[in-house]
Amino acid sequence: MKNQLEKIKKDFFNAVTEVKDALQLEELEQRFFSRRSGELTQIMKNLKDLSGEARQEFGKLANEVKRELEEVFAKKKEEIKVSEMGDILEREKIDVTQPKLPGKERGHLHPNTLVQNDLEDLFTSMGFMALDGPELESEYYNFEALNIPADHPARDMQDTFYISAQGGSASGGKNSNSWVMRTHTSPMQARAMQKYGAPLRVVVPGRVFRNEATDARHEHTIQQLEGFVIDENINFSHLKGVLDVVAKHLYGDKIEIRLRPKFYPFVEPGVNGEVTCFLCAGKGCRVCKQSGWLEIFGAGMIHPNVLREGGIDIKKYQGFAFGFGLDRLVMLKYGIDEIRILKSGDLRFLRQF
Ligand code: FA5
Repeated sequence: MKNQLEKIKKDFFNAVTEVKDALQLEELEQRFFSRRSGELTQIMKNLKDLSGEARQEFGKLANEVKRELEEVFAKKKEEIKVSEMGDILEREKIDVTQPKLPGKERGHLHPNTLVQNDLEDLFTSMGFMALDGPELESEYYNFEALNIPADHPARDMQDTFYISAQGGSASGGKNSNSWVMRTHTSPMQARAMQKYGAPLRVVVPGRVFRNEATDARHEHTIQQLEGFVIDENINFSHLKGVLDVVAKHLYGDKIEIRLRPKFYPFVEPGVNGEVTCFLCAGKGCRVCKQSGWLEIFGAGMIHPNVLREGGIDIKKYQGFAFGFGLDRLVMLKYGIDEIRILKSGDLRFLRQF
């Protein structure tokens, strides 16, 4: 038994010097210390077959050998751990001084998204909630709920892409069975009123679609940012105040806004809002059609018919609404003189932001 112990010790020391990684360490552990078949474990088990004195003598020796091997094993385990950690660190090392790899250009936000995010932050800081609405909208919400009945000439103000559906659909609202690519974000007025009631402060950013002969300031697919407030004692000066905050936030304190009466069936009174043309500083150019002003929004006091359609008590509540052309805001902010470049996907343009 003494010889056996000597041999195990010798084999163990030979084997341990060969161990280079965690897998080999595990194999070593299995070979010598495994509970069922470990070489050292077997010796320990055999002790019980020895007579009293011999058991004492070899028991002591076996325990000393066991302790010694376990100590060496623990040291080796620590060594392997440290060296593998070093390997990991080496593999995962990041050279922060390395120049950018060619062809690995990262994307970034589109200027429209930058301005939209900025305005959402501004409005939520003033207690507005930001809502999304459907781009494929029912005629009911896009027109009828906004005081534009079927066959009314006001529909011509915003021609779009009509989609014919089979049969009616309740979700389109009020027995609607025809759908349009929404022409503006205003359909969310009635939707929000019906869902949340009054009082209400909402902004709705989103894409809208028009059948448009495009030019430097007109696109067929644009983004708008709708906003409306419904509460008690709301009047036109509240609307002017909010518009002023937005304009100054985007363009600084010197910006001038011009409001002029404009007919929108869903507001009364209605206005369009213009700012000094950024390109010609008001002198007149192709972007502002020689007028010196650029139209950036429509606005007004919400028409009682729209409030009624939204289920609002018009004796108690009034409201104002506005709709910014987000693309125009972006053009003004960054001095872009051609709206069609915004959605062109031209990287020479996009890389500038
Ligand atoms: C509307 O769309 C109304 N829904 C706005 C509104 C909301 C009025 C609430 C009253 C109350 P309008 O068609 O004027 O209005 O469009 C609003 C803004 O969107 C315009 O001032 C303009 O900045 C932008 N816009 C409209 N059509 C285009 C287009 N084809 N290309 C670029 N910008 C456009």
